[in-house]
Amino acid sequence: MTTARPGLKIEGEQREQLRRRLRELGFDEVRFARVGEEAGGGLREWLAEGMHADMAWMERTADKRAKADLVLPGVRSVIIFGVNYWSGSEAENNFAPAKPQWARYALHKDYHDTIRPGLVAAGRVLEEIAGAAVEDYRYYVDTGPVLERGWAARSGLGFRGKNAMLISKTHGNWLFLASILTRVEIAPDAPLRKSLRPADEGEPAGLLCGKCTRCLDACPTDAFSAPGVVDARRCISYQTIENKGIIPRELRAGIGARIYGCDVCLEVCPWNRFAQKGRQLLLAARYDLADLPLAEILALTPERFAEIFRRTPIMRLKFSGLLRNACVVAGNGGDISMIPALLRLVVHDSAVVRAHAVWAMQRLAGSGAAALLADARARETDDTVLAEHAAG
Ligand code: B12
Repeated sequence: MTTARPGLKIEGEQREQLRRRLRELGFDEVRFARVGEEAGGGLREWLAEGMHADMAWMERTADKRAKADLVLPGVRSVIIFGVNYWSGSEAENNFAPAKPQWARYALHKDYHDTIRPGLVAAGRVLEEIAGAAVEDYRYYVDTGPVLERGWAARSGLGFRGKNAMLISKTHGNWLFLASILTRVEIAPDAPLRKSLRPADEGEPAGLLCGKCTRCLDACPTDAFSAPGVVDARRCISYQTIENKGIIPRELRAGIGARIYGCDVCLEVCPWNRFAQKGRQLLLAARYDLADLPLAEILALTPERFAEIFRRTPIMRLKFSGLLRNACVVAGNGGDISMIPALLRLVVHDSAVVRAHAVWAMQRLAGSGAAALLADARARETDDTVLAEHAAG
Protein backbone atom coordinates (compact mmCIF):
# COMPACT_ATOMS: atom_id res chain seq x y z
CA MET A 1 0.00 0.00 0.00
CA THR A 2 1.22 3.49 -0.80
CA THR A 3 1.27 5.93 2.05
CA ALA A 4 2.15 9.59 2.18
CA ARG A 5 5.86 10.13 2.27
CA PRO A 6 7.14 11.72 5.48
CA GLY A 7 7.45 15.47 5.25
CA LEU A 8 4.46 15.97 2.96
CA LYS A 9 2.72 18.11 5.49
CA ILE A 10 1.45 21.66 5.33
CA GLU A 11 0.12 23.87 8.08
CA GLY A 12 0.18 27.40 9.46
CA GLU A 13 1.58 30.14 7.25
CA GLN A 14 2.61 27.66 4.57
CA ARG A 15 -0.99 26.50 4.25
CA GLU A 16 -2.17 30.11 3.86
CA GLN A 17 0.52 30.71 1.24
CA LEU A 18 -0.82 27.66 -0.64
CA ARG A 19 -4.38 29.01 -0.39
CA ARG A 20 -3.29 32.44 -1.65
CA ARG A 21 -1.39 31.01 -4.61
CA LEU A 22 -4.33 28.79 -5.56
CA ARG A 23 -6.77 31.68 -5.36
CA GLU A 24 -4.50 33.70 -7.65
CA LEU A 25 -5.07 31.04 -10.30
CA GLY A 26 -8.71 32.13 -10.51
CA PHE A 27 -10.42 29.96 -7.91
CA ASP A 28 -12.79 32.01 -5.77
CA GLU A 29 -12.69 29.61 -2.86
CA VAL A 30 -9.97 27.23 -1.73
CA ARG A 31 -10.63 25.03 1.30
CA PHE A 32 -9.02 21.97 2.83
CA ALA A 33 -10.55 18.79 4.29
CA ARG A 34 -8.98 15.82 6.04
CA VAL A 35 -9.65 12.34 4.71
CA GLY A 36 -10.92 10.03 7.44
CA GLU A 37 -13.29 7.11 7.61
CA GLU A 38 -15.93 8.36 5.17
CA ALA A 39 -18.88 6.15 4.51
CA GLY A 40 -20.25 8.07 1.54
CA GLY A 41 -23.02 9.96 3.28
CA GLY A 42 -26.40 9.03 1.88
CA LEU A 43 -25.01 7.82 -1.42
CA ARG A 44 -25.81 4.15 -0.81
CA GLU A 45 -29.41 4.86 0.25
CA TRP A 46 -29.82 7.17 -2.72
CA LEU A 47 -28.62 4.50 -5.11
CA ALA A 48 -30.61 1.73 -3.40
CA GLU A 49 -33.78 3.78 -3.85
CA GLY A 50 -33.01 4.09 -7.58
CA MET A 51 -32.88 7.89 -7.28
CA HIS A 52 -29.95 8.01 -9.72
CA ALA A 53 -32.36 7.00 -12.54
CA ASP A 54 -30.29 5.50 -15.36
CA MET A 55 -26.97 7.13 -14.36
CA ALA A 56 -25.37 3.69 -14.06
CA TRP A 57 -21.95 5.33 -13.77
CA MET A 58 -22.98 6.59 -10.33
CA GLU A 59 -23.48 2.98 -9.25
CA ARG A 60 -20.26 1.74 -10.85
CA THR A 61 -18.19 4.37 -9.05
CA ALA A 62 -20.01 4.23 -5.68
CA ASP A 63 -17.18 2.52 -3.79
CA LYS A 64 -14.69 5.11 -4.96
CA ARG A 65 -17.03 7.99 -4.14
CA ALA A 66 -17.50 6.60 -0.65
CA LYS A 67 -13.81 6.00 -0.03
CA ALA A 68 -11.25 8.41 -1.44
CA ASP A 69 -8.44 5.94 -0.71
CA LEU A 70 -9.72 3.79 -3.58
CA VAL A 71 -9.16 6.70 -5.93
CA LEU A 72 -5.73 7.64 -4.61
CA PRO A 73 -4.17 5.17 -2.19
CA GLY A 74 -2.62 6.96 0.76
CA VAL A 75 -4.74 10.10 0.24
CA ARG A 76 -4.64 12.41 3.26
CA SER A 77 -6.42 15.57 2.19
CA VAL A 78 -8.89 16.99 -0.27
CA ILE A 79 -8.49 20.49 -1.63
CA ILE A 80 -11.90 21.82 -2.58
CA PHE A 81 -12.20 24.65 -5.08
CA GLY A 82 -15.21 26.87 -5.70
CA VAL A 83 -15.62 28.85 -8.91
CA ASN A 84 -18.27 31.56 -8.78
CA TYR A 85 -20.38 31.71 -11.91
CA TRP A 86 -22.92 34.30 -10.79
CA SER A 87 -23.22 36.65 -13.74
CA GLY A 88 -25.19 39.53 -12.28
CA SER A 89 -27.51 41.07 -14.78
CA GLU A 90 -26.01 39.97 -18.13
CA ALA A 91 -27.97 36.79 -18.23
CA GLU A 92 -31.17 38.40 -17.00
CA ASN A 93 -32.77 38.10 -20.42
CA ASN A 94 -32.47 34.36 -19.85
CA PHE A 95 -35.53 34.78 -17.72
CA ALA A 96 -37.72 36.66 -20.14
CA PRO A 97 -40.87 34.54 -20.09
CA ALA A 98 -41.12 34.21 -23.87
CA LYS A 99 -37.66 32.71 -24.24
CA PRO A 100 -36.31 29.25 -23.65
CA GLN A 101 -34.56 29.19 -20.29
CA TRP A 102 -31.10 27.72 -19.77
CA ALA A 103 -29.44 26.67 -16.54
CA ARG A 104 -27.06 29.51 -15.74
CA TYR A 105 -24.05 27.25 -15.74
CA ALA A 106 -24.77 26.28 -19.34
CA LEU A 107 -24.29 29.85 -20.56
CA HIS A 108 -20.52 29.36 -20.55
CA LYS A 109 -18.00 27.41 -22.51
CA ASP A 110 -17.81 23.91 -21.03
CA TYR A 111 -16.54 24.50 -17.49
CA HIS A 112 -14.77 21.15 -17.47
CA ASP A 113 -12.47 22.55 -20.16
CA THR A 114 -11.97 26.02 -18.71
CA ILE A 115 -11.42 24.93 -15.10
CA ARG A 116 -9.08 22.05 -15.92
CA PRO A 117 -6.07 24.27 -16.83
CA GLY A 118 -6.50 25.94 -13.43
CA LEU A 119 -6.32 22.54 -11.76
CA VAL A 120 -3.21 21.61 -13.71
CA ALA A 121 -1.59 24.83 -12.52
CA ALA A 122 -2.82 24.13 -8.98
CA GLY A 123 -1.04 20.79 -9.07
CA ARG A 124 2.20 22.54 -9.97
CA VAL A 125 1.77 24.92 -7.03
CA LEU A 126 1.24 21.94 -4.73
CA GLU A 127 4.43 20.37 -6.07
CA GLU A 128 6.33 23.60 -5.51
CA ILE A 129 5.05 24.43 -2.03
CA ALA A 130 4.61 20.96 -0.53
CA GLY A 131 7.25 19.04 -2.46
CA ALA A 132 4.57 16.72 -3.83
CA ALA A 133 5.33 14.55 -6.83
CA VAL A 134 2.88 14.24 -9.73
CA GLU A 135 1.69 10.85 -8.42
CA ASP A 136 0.86 12.39 -5.02
CA TYR A 137 -2.32 14.04 -6.25
CA ARG A 138 -5.29 13.73 -8.63
CA TYR A 139 -7.53 16.53 -9.77
CA TYR A 140 -11.17 16.42 -10.78
CA VAL A 141 -13.88 18.73 -11.91
CA ASP A 142 -17.35 17.22 -11.75
CA THR A 143 -16.69 14.01 -13.65
CA GLY A 144 -14.43 12.30 -11.10
CA PRO A 145 -15.61 9.68 -8.58
CA VAL A 146 -15.59 12.23 -5.78
CA LEU A 147 -18.52 13.36 -3.59
CA GLU A 148 -17.69 16.98 -4.19
CA ARG A 149 -20.50 18.46 -2.13
CA GLY A 150 -19.71 16.22 0.82
CA TRP A 151 -16.08 17.30 0.84
CA ALA A 152 -17.03 20.93 0.33
CA ALA A 153 -19.36 20.82 3.34
CA ARG A 154 -16.72 19.12 5.41
CA SER A 155 -14.18 21.79 4.48
CA GLY A 156 -16.54 24.55 5.58
CA LEU A 157 -16.90 25.96 2.06
CA GLY A 158 -20.60 25.99 2.73
CA PHE A 159 -23.42 23.76 3.86
CA ARG A 160 -25.74 21.30 2.18
CA GLY A 161 -29.00 23.13 1.61
CA LYS A 162 -32.47 21.65 1.57
CA ASN A 163 -32.13 21.94 -2.21
CA ALA A 164 -29.11 19.55 -1.95
CA MET A 165 -26.83 22.32 -3.21
CA LEU A 166 -23.62 23.25 -1.50
CA ILE A 167 -24.58 26.75 -0.41
CA SER A 168 -21.89 29.26 0.40
CA LYS A 169 -22.51 32.07 2.85
CA THR A 170 -20.71 34.44 0.47
CA HIS A 171 -21.62 33.13 -3.01
CA GLY A 172 -25.01 31.56 -2.45
CA ASN A 173 -25.75 28.66 -4.81
CA TRP A 174 -23.58 29.77 -7.71
CA LEU A 175 -20.36 27.83 -7.25
CA PHE A 176 -18.90 25.14 -9.44
CA LEU A 177 -16.92 22.69 -7.39
CA ALA A 178 -13.62 21.01 -8.25
CA SER A 179 -11.18 19.03 -6.16
CA ILE A 180 -7.67 17.75 -5.74
CA LEU A 181 -7.12 14.54 -3.76
CA THR A 182 -3.62 14.50 -2.38
CA ARG A 183 -1.26 12.51 -0.23
CA VAL A 184 -0.03 15.77 1.25
CA GLU A 185 -1.37 16.23 4.75
CA ILE A 186 -2.88 19.70 4.87
CA ALA A 187 -4.23 21.09 8.13
CA PRO A 188 -8.01 21.02 7.54
CA ASP A 189 -10.40 23.97 7.63
CA ALA A 190 -13.30 23.69 10.04
CA PRO A 191 -16.83 22.86 8.85
CA LEU A 192 -19.37 25.64 9.44
CA ARG A 193 -20.57 24.01 12.65
CA LYS A 194 -17.74 22.21 14.35
CA SER A 195 -20.00 20.43 16.77
CA LEU A 196 -21.64 18.44 14.02
CA ARG A 197 -20.37 15.16 12.72
CA PRO A 198 -18.56 15.49 9.39
CA ALA A 199 -20.88 16.49 6.56
CA ASP A 200 -20.91 13.31 4.56
CA GLU A 201 -21.43 11.24 7.69
CA GLY A 202 -24.91 12.57 8.10
CA GLU A 203 -24.98 16.34 8.57
CA PRO A 204 -28.65 17.27 8.29
CA ALA A 205 -29.57 19.05 5.09
CA GLY A 206 -30.34 22.68 5.63
CA LEU A 207 -27.94 23.49 8.43
CA LEU A 208 -28.38 27.22 7.76
CA CYS A 209 -31.76 27.09 6.01
CA GLY A 210 -33.81 27.68 9.12
CA LYS A 211 -37.51 27.16 8.49
CA CYS A 212 -37.22 28.17 4.83
CA THR A 213 -38.60 25.61 2.36
CA ARG A 214 -38.79 27.82 -0.72
CA CYS A 215 -36.72 25.41 -2.84
CA LEU A 216 -38.79 22.38 -1.87
CA ASP A 217 -42.03 24.25 -2.54
CA ALA A 218 -40.90 25.75 -5.85
CA CYS A 219 -39.74 22.57 -7.60
CA PRO A 220 -42.08 22.30 -10.60
CA THR A 221 -41.84 18.49 -10.70
CA ASP A 222 -41.73 17.69 -6.99
CA ALA A 223 -38.28 16.17 -7.23
CA PHE A 224 -37.32 16.30 -3.54
CA SER A 225 -38.03 13.03 -1.78
CA ALA A 226 -36.86 14.67 1.47
CA PRO A 227 -35.05 17.92 2.31
CA GLY A 228 -31.61 17.66 0.69
CA VAL A 229 -32.46 14.58 -1.34
CA VAL A 230 -33.11 14.89 -5.06
CA ASP A 231 -34.82 12.06 -6.85
CA ALA A 232 -33.15 12.43 -10.24
CA ARG A 233 -36.05 10.62 -11.91
CA ARG A 234 -38.24 13.66 -11.24
CA CYS A 235 -35.56 16.37 -11.56
CA ILE A 236 -35.80 18.61 -14.62
CA SER A 237 -32.03 18.85 -14.73
CA TYR A 238 -31.77 15.09 -15.08
CA GLN A 239 -34.64 14.82 -17.54
CA THR A 240 -33.40 17.57 -19.85
CA ILE A 241 -29.67 16.73 -19.72
CA GLU A 242 -28.88 13.19 -18.63
CA ASN A 243 -31.94 11.34 -19.90
CA LYS A 244 -31.33 10.61 -23.55
CA GLY A 245 -34.71 9.00 -24.20
CA ILE A 246 -38.35 9.82 -23.66
CA ILE A 247 -39.21 12.35 -20.96
CA PRO A 248 -42.09 10.95 -18.89
CA ARG A 249 -45.34 12.54 -20.03
CA GLU A 250 -46.39 13.53 -16.52
CA LEU A 251 -43.25 15.66 -16.07
CA ARG A 252 -43.35 17.54 -19.36
CA ALA A 253 -45.73 20.32 -18.32
CA GLY A 254 -43.57 21.08 -15.27
CA ILE A 255 -40.56 21.64 -17.51
CA GLY A 256 -42.18 24.83 -18.75
CA ALA A 257 -39.68 26.83 -20.83
CA ARG A 258 -36.58 25.07 -19.43
CA ILE A 259 -34.68 23.87 -22.42
CA TYR A 260 -31.49 22.75 -20.68
CA GLY A 261 -31.14 22.06 -16.97
CA CYS A 262 -33.07 23.82 -14.25
CA ASP A 263 -32.16 26.44 -11.66
CA VAL A 264 -35.49 26.83 -9.89
CA CYS A 265 -34.33 25.42 -6.53
CA LEU A 266 -31.20 27.57 -6.76
CA GLU A 267 -32.89 30.80 -7.90
CA VAL A 268 -35.35 30.94 -5.01
CA CYS A 269 -32.72 30.52 -2.29
CA PRO A 270 -32.41 33.58 -0.02
CA TRP A 271 -28.68 32.97 0.43
CA ASN A 272 -28.14 34.23 -3.13
CA ARG A 273 -28.55 37.79 -1.92
CA PHE A 274 -24.89 37.74 -0.96
CA ALA A 275 -23.68 36.61 -4.40
CA GLN A 276 -21.20 38.91 -6.13
CA LYS A 277 -20.45 38.84 -9.83
CA GLY A 278 -17.77 36.20 -10.52
CA ARG A 279 -14.26 37.09 -11.67
CA GLN A 280 -14.67 34.71 -14.65
CA LEU A 281 -10.94 33.93 -14.71
CA LEU A 282 -11.63 30.23 -15.25
CA LEU A 283 -14.86 30.66 -17.22
CA ALA A 284 -15.85 32.00 -20.61
CA ALA A 285 -19.36 33.40 -20.84
CA ARG A 286 -21.75 32.52 -23.67
CA TYR A 287 -24.75 34.59 -22.60
CA ASP A 288 -25.59 35.01 -26.29
CA LEU A 289 -27.10 31.51 -26.19
CA ALA A 290 -29.95 32.83 -24.08
CA ASP A 291 -31.01 35.05 -27.01
CA LEU A 292 -31.70 32.17 -29.39
CA PRO A 293 -35.39 32.20 -30.22
CA LEU A 294 -37.25 28.92 -29.85
CA ALA A 295 -38.27 28.95 -33.52
CA GLU A 296 -34.60 29.06 -34.53
CA ILE A 297 -33.75 26.13 -32.25
CA LEU A 298 -36.61 24.04 -33.65
CA ALA A 299 -35.28 24.69 -37.15
CA LEU A 300 -31.58 23.95 -36.45
CA THR A 301 -29.56 21.71 -38.74
CA PRO A 302 -26.91 19.39 -37.25
CA GLU A 303 -24.21 21.63 -38.76
CA ARG A 304 -25.63 24.81 -37.29
CA PHE A 305 -26.08 23.06 -33.92
CA ALA A 306 -22.39 22.11 -33.88
CA GLU A 307 -21.38 25.62 -34.91
CA ILE A 308 -23.44 27.43 -32.26
CA PHE A 309 -22.88 25.08 -29.34
CA ARG A 310 -19.30 24.01 -29.97
CA ARG A 311 -17.38 23.66 -26.70
CA THR A 312 -20.42 24.37 -24.52
CA PRO A 313 -22.01 21.89 -22.08
CA ILE A 314 -24.99 21.71 -24.45
CA MET A 315 -22.98 19.44 -26.77
CA ARG A 316 -23.47 16.78 -24.10
CA LEU A 317 -27.11 16.73 -25.01
CA LYS A 318 -26.46 16.17 -28.69
CA PHE A 319 -28.55 17.60 -31.49
CA SER A 320 -31.55 15.31 -31.03
CA GLY A 321 -31.61 15.97 -27.26
CA LEU A 322 -31.85 19.71 -27.81
CA LEU A 323 -34.62 19.28 -30.39
CA ARG A 324 -36.48 17.00 -27.97
CA ASN A 325 -36.32 19.62 -25.23
CA ALA A 326 -37.27 22.40 -27.66
CA CYS A 327 -40.40 20.40 -28.56
CA VAL A 328 -41.37 20.18 -24.89
CA VAL A 329 -40.82 23.93 -24.45
CA ALA A 330 -42.90 24.62 -27.58
CA GLY A 331 -45.67 22.34 -26.30
CA ASN A 332 -45.75 24.27 -23.05
CA GLY A 333 -45.50 27.73 -24.62
CA GLY A 334 -48.91 27.97 -26.25
CA ASP A 335 -47.53 29.79 -29.33
CA ILE A 336 -49.22 28.32 -32.40
CA SER A 337 -46.66 29.92 -34.72
CA MET A 338 -44.39 26.99 -33.72
CA ILE A 339 -46.71 24.50 -35.47
CA PRO A 340 -44.98 24.53 -38.91
CA ALA A 341 -41.59 23.83 -37.30
CA LEU A 342 -43.09 21.03 -35.20
CA LEU A 343 -44.72 19.50 -38.26
CA ARG A 344 -41.26 19.11 -39.77
CA LEU A 345 -40.07 17.38 -36.59
CA VAL A 346 -42.88 14.81 -36.43
CA VAL A 347 -41.06 13.09 -39.30
CA HIS A 348 -37.52 13.63 -37.94
CA ASP A 349 -34.96 10.77 -38.12
CA SER A 350 -34.89 10.43 -34.33
CA ALA A 351 -37.86 8.62 -32.77
CA VAL A 352 -37.28 10.53 -29.54
CA VAL A 353 -37.67 13.85 -31.36
CA ARG A 354 -40.74 12.61 -33.24
CA ALA A 355 -42.41 11.48 -30.01
CA HIS A 356 -42.00 14.87 -28.31
CA ALA A 357 -42.94 16.77 -31.48
CA VAL A 358 -46.21 14.80 -31.62
CA TRP A 359 -46.89 15.65 -27.98
CA ALA A 360 -46.21 19.35 -28.61
CA MET A 361 -48.48 19.34 -31.65
CA GLN A 362 -51.28 17.85 -29.61
CA ARG A 363 -50.85 20.55 -26.98
CA LEU A 364 -50.77 23.40 -29.47
CA ALA A 365 -53.25 22.27 -32.10
CA GLY A 366 -55.74 20.63 -29.75
CA SER A 367 -58.56 18.95 -31.64
CA GLY A 368 -56.97 19.95 -34.97
CA ALA A 369 -53.85 17.88 -34.22
CA ALA A 370 -55.18 14.53 -35.43
CA ALA A 371 -55.77 15.84 -38.94
CA LEU A 372 -52.40 17.61 -39.07
CA LEU A 373 -50.62 14.49 -37.82
CA ALA A 374 -52.50 11.96 -39.96
CA ASP A 375 -49.73 11.51 -42.57
CA ALA A 376 -46.97 11.19 -40.00
CA ARG A 377 -49.02 8.71 -38.02
CA ALA A 378 -49.72 6.58 -41.10
CA ARG A 379 -46.01 6.35 -41.86
CA GLU A 380 -44.89 5.79 -38.23
CA THR A 381 -43.37 2.39 -37.33
CA ASP A 382 -41.86 3.10 -33.90
CA ASP A 383 -44.01 1.88 -30.99
CA THR A 384 -42.99 4.70 -28.66
CA VAL A 385 -44.01 7.33 -31.17
CA LEU A 386 -47.22 5.51 -32.03
CA ALA A 387 -48.03 5.54 -28.31
CA GLU A 388 -47.70 9.36 -28.34
CA HIS A 389 -50.05 9.58 -31.32
CA ALA A 390 -52.52 7.34 -29.52
CA ALA A 391 -52.27 9.25 -26.24
CA GLY A 392 -53.43 12.47 -27.93
C1 B12 B 1 -25.15 13.15 -10.39
C2 B12 B 1 -25.17 14.66 -10.33
C3 B12 B 1 -26.38 15.29 -10.63
C4 B12 B 1 -27.70 14.53 -10.76
C5 B12 B 1 -28.20 14.19 -9.34
C6 B12 B 1 -28.23 15.40 -8.39
C7 B12 B 1 -28.07 15.07 -6.91
N1 B12 B 1 -28.74 15.85 -6.10
O1 B12 B 1 -27.34 14.18 -6.53
C8 B12 B 1 -28.57 15.56 -11.54
C9 B12 B 1 -28.45 15.32 -13.03
C10 B12 B 1 -30.06 15.58 -11.17
C11 B12 B 1 -27.86 16.86 -11.18
C12 B12 B 1 -28.47 18.09 -11.21
C13 B12 B 1 -27.83 19.30 -10.90
N2 B12 B 1 -26.52 19.47 -10.69
CO1 B12 B 1 -25.27 17.98 -10.51
N3 B12 B 1 -23.95 16.67 -10.12
C14 B12 B 1 -24.00 15.39 -10.03
C15 B12 B 1 -22.62 14.82 -9.61
C16 B12 B 1 -21.92 14.30 -10.87
C17 B12 B 1 -22.69 13.76 -8.53
C18 B12 B 1 -23.59 14.12 -7.33
C19 B12 B 1 -23.81 12.98 -6.38
O2 B12 B 1 -22.87 12.31 -5.98
N4 B12 B 1 -25.05 12.74 -6.01
C20 B12 B 1 -25.39 11.73 -5.05
C21 B12 B 1 -25.98 12.40 -3.79
C22 B12 B 1 -26.33 11.27 -2.79
O3 B12 B 1 -25.01 13.17 -3.18
P1 B12 B 1 -24.85 14.78 -3.04
O4 B12 B 1 -26.11 15.49 -2.82
O5 B12 B 1 -24.01 15.34 -4.14
O6 B12 B 1 -23.94 14.73 -1.73
C23 B12 B 1 -24.46 14.65 -0.43
C24 B12 B 1 -24.95 13.41 0.14
O7 B12 B 1 -24.00 12.40 0.11
C25 B12 B 1 -25.20 13.98 1.47
N5 B12 B 1 -25.92 13.18 2.45
C26 B12 B 1 -25.59 13.09 3.72
N6 B12 B 1 -26.46 12.36 4.36
C27 B12 B 1 -27.39 11.96 3.50
C28 B12 B 1 -28.50 11.15 3.68
C29 B12 B 1 -29.27 10.79 2.57
C30 B12 B 1 -30.44 9.90 2.72
C31 B12 B 1 -28.91 11.28 1.26
C32 B12 B 1 -29.68 10.87 0.04
C33 B12 B 1 -27.82 12.16 1.14
C34 B12 B 1 -27.05 12.46 2.28
O8 B12 B 1 -23.95 14.56 1.80
C35 B12 B 1 -23.40 14.99 0.57
C36 B12 B 1 -23.06 16.46 0.60
O9 B12 B 1 -23.53 17.19 1.59
C37 B12 B 1 -21.93 16.13 -9.03
C38 B12 B 1 -20.42 16.21 -9.24
C39 B12 B 1 -19.68 15.36 -8.23
N7 B12 B 1 -18.68 14.64 -8.69
O10 B12 B 1 -19.98 15.36 -7.05
C40 B12 B 1 -22.68 17.26 -9.77
C41 B12 B 1 -22.98 18.53 -8.98
C42 B12 B 1 -23.56 18.11 -7.66
N8 B12 B 1 -24.04 19.18 -9.77
C43 B12 B 1 -23.98 20.46 -9.77
C44 B12 B 1 -24.94 21.32 -10.37
C45 B12 B 1 -24.56 22.78 -10.61
C46 B12 B 1 -26.21 20.81 -10.72
C47 B12 B 1 -27.46 21.61 -11.16
C48 B12 B 1 -27.63 22.96 -10.47
C49 B12 B 1 -27.42 21.79 -12.70
C50 B12 B 1 -28.60 22.53 -13.32
N9 B12 B 1 -28.69 23.84 -13.18
O11 B12 B 1 -29.42 21.92 -13.98
C51 B12 B 1 -28.58 20.60 -10.77
C52 B12 B 1 -29.02 20.78 -9.30
C53 B12 B 1 -29.93 19.70 -8.80
C54 B12 B 1 -29.87 19.60 -7.26
N10 B12 B 1 -30.68 20.38 -6.58
O12 B12 B 1 -29.07 18.80 -6.74
C55 B12 B 1 -22.79 20.98 -8.97
C56 B12 B 1 -23.29 21.52 -7.63
C57 B12 B 1 -22.48 22.68 -7.11
C58 B12 B 1 -22.99 23.11 -5.76
N11 B12 B 1 -22.69 24.35 -5.40
O13 B12 B 1 -23.62 22.37 -5.04
C59 B12 B 1 -21.89 19.67 -8.87
C60 B12 B 1 -21.07 19.54 -7.60
C61 B12 B 1 -20.98 19.71 -10.12
C62 B12 B 1 -19.80 20.65 -9.94
N12 B12 B 1 -18.60 20.11 -10.04
O14 B12 B 1 -19.91 21.83 -9.72
N13 B12 B 1 -26.56 16.63 -10.80
